[in-house]
Amino acid sequence: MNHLLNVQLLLLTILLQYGAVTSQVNPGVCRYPLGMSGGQIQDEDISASSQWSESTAARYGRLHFEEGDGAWCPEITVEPDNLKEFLQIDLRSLHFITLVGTQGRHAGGIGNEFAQMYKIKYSRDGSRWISWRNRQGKQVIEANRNAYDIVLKDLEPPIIARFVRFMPVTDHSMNVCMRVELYGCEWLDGLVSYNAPVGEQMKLSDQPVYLNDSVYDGAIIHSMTEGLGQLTDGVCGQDEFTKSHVYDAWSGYDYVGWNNESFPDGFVEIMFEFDRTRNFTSMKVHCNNLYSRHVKAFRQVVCFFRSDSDWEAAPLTFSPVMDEKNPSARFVTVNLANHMANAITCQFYFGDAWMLFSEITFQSDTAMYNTTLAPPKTRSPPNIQQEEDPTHKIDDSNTRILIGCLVAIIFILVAIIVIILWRQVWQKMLEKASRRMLDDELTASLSIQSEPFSYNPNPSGESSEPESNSAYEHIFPLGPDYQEPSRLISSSGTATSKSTATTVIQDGVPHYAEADIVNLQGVTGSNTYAIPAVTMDLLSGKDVAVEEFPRQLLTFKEKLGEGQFGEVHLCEAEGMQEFMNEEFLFDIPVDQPVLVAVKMLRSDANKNARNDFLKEIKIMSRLKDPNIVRLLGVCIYSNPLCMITEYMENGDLNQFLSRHEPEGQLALLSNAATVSFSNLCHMASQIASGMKYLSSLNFVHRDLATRNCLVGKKYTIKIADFGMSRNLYSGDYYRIQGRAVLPIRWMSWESILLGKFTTASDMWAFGVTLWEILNFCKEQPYSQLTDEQVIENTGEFFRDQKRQIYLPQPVLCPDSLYKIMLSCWRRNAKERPAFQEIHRALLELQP
Ligand code: DJQ
Repeated sequence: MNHLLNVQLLLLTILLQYGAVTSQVNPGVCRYPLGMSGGQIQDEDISASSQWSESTAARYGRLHFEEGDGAWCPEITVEPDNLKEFLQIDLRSLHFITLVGTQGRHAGGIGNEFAQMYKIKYSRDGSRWISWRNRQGKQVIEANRNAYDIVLKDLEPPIIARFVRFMPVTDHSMNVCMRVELYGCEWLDGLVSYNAPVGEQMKLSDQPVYLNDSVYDGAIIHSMTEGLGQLTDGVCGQDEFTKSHVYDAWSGYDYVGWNNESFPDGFVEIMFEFDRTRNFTSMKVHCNNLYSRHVKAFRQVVCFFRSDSDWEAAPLTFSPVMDEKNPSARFVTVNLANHMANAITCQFYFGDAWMLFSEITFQSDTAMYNTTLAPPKTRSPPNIQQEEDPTHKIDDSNTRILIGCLVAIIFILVAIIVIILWRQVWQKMLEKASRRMLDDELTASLSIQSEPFSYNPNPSGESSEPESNSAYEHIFPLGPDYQEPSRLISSSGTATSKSTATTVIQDGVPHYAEADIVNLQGVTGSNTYAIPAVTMDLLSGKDVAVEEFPRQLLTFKEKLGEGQFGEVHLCEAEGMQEFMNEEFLFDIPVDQPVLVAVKMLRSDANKNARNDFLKEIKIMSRLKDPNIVRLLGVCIYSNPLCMITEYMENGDLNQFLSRHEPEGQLALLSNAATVSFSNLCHMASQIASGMKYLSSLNFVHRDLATRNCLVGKKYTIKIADFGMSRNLYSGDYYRIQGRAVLPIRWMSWESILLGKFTTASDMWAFGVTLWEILNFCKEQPYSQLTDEQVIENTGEFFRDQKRQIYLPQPVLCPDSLYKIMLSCWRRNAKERPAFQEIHRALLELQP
């Protein structure tokens, strides 16, 4: 995109520059900052009449700059009638200046000095200073009203100068500070002054036409000397010389004109002086040609050249073809045949009663903006070139500007079209990607943690390797936390490596989250887990950090759940106390049987299911946190393989909250069981704490939800992971083509669209879990939206055009808590809070 714009800008500048070569200066375009704020103007070129202190010296008078004490400030208070103070800028060469900007001093709130008004003085040679005046003759420029805002003022007429002074003006005595910028472009004509007879007044029957040079900045006594004015202001006159584009101008404003009766010799002589000796290629004179009013371009011009201090003997003569057919004003180009000169005097011979000029420009070799862009040098005789036919007026600067503008507009339109198309393609790609994401056999583990070493989840070698989805690689650059949306990590062709035996795998659909467990190894990056997977002897038990429990001490009580490869039973265990550490031992009578949950692998399970069960044991045995399901013991020396955890009598948090009500009138009346807000917070903070632990291991859960939390006595919580196939919760998982199953309502946008699973996406799910808790699990997240609409909403989260729908604030939920939820759903994963912070915040929330 940027490239496109750059190319455009380049073309635009080339175009405008080319235009500028022929018309020299275009005041509409010549508005570049000249280097106060940009730093191109050196400190030593900024000076002042005085300074209040070293830290408010002239060099601090740069617009936008905050350095020093924040601006230039003169030494003494500026008095209304004493204009002594000035800030001076030396531009090092002549510049055409069209705009000025000023700003005061605020110095981050400490200062409050600014110039309400100022005057401008300028000089081309550093000795003769000219006061700028507007067309009405007014010198004072209204400026700043506060210390902060930049005030820009167009200089009309523009000035041609090397030195510029800003002179603050006040109506009462006050401290003044200024920061300034000049805008314009280099004055490549090199013209320092023209001396000409004063323009005259034409008396038309209906109105007087003033053909004087009203903005001439030199001396005007009998003739105009040592100044520049309307002939160099960049504004060409119209065909009808009585009219002007300039607002508020009087009749004849654009032109300087002479009547032949005042010139007995038959010509008007103008002397042009330049900054240095230049090699002149041409002179262009913009002439009016309204022959019906006796105005015509000059009939002949005779030019004399002065190099050093001597005038060349042989003048150059040129007679343009007189045009009595076309009344348009035009540039007449005089080929100056590479004469070297620092001054030129030209005698313009009348072609009719009146001769009216609006612009005179000079092209000299040193003046070319860019030699490669300069128009080819003409080989025609050293005189003639007149653009007579208006349709071929390539020299007309207005036409060039127009063409430039048109081309620019076309480029901009093309760019807009490209942007629109590009965005559409991008959106399509995204949609496709998300589709594919969902469609593909992206199931169980959408991702393999990118960690120092990788672990083959399929040590048996019978299963498919995790495979990256190349479409994603093309569309999305793989960031550091990108996790390959791998294909199903299945242990065999027949079925999956389901290890959570409680889950009923109805149609062999694997649950993506279980691969986490499989992949926990290496997630912490610590070597304790770095066991070469393929050679790992799963049966040796040496990697399992949990002891073998004598299975004969388990007594079956009832079934808690069922899965494809096994079941979870409630059992009584004798002598379990030895296997528990202190935290479990409160209020358990010694030598009394304890209730435990036992996950068992069915004896007919195949080898892969068996391996996966052992792997789950291995991983679970490393997770040691009060808020995570904890292995108390295992039975792996004989079949059926078992793992044992403590019994959580209140089942999963979703069902638990569903059968409770918030404390209050309604609950009192209906005699329903209640949970206080404080206990809700207590449970939420335990989930945060468990997640804090998991995130410290870089363990990404990927299916955090109330349905995956167990509730024990006194609102204690342990995070589990049942898998997705419990019938009760099948509606929480989105099923694509009967294959991949994703808890989309809990998933971050980047997990759904980019296959990125991180602690930050767990944080998103935590926000949704909080929302469930505050709603007492009475409503599914986004219950009004279909699964497809939820995925569309995910696209809105991605696009971030304020069209995404957030879960609403639950009735019970205080603003502070809702703020926490919203922070979990920030688009930028990096901006989401850490579990550590959330845990602390929730502890503080509890009354
Ligand atoms: C993680 C798991 C326990 C099997 C139902 C009612 C109950 C158990 C990511 C880490 C955090 N934590 O757990 N991964 C995987 N496991 C489980 C379960 C919950 N399950 C499913 C139940 C269930 C109890 C207990 N009291 N009441 O069926 N796991 C492992 C488990 C089950 C039994 C023994 C050992 C482990 O989600």
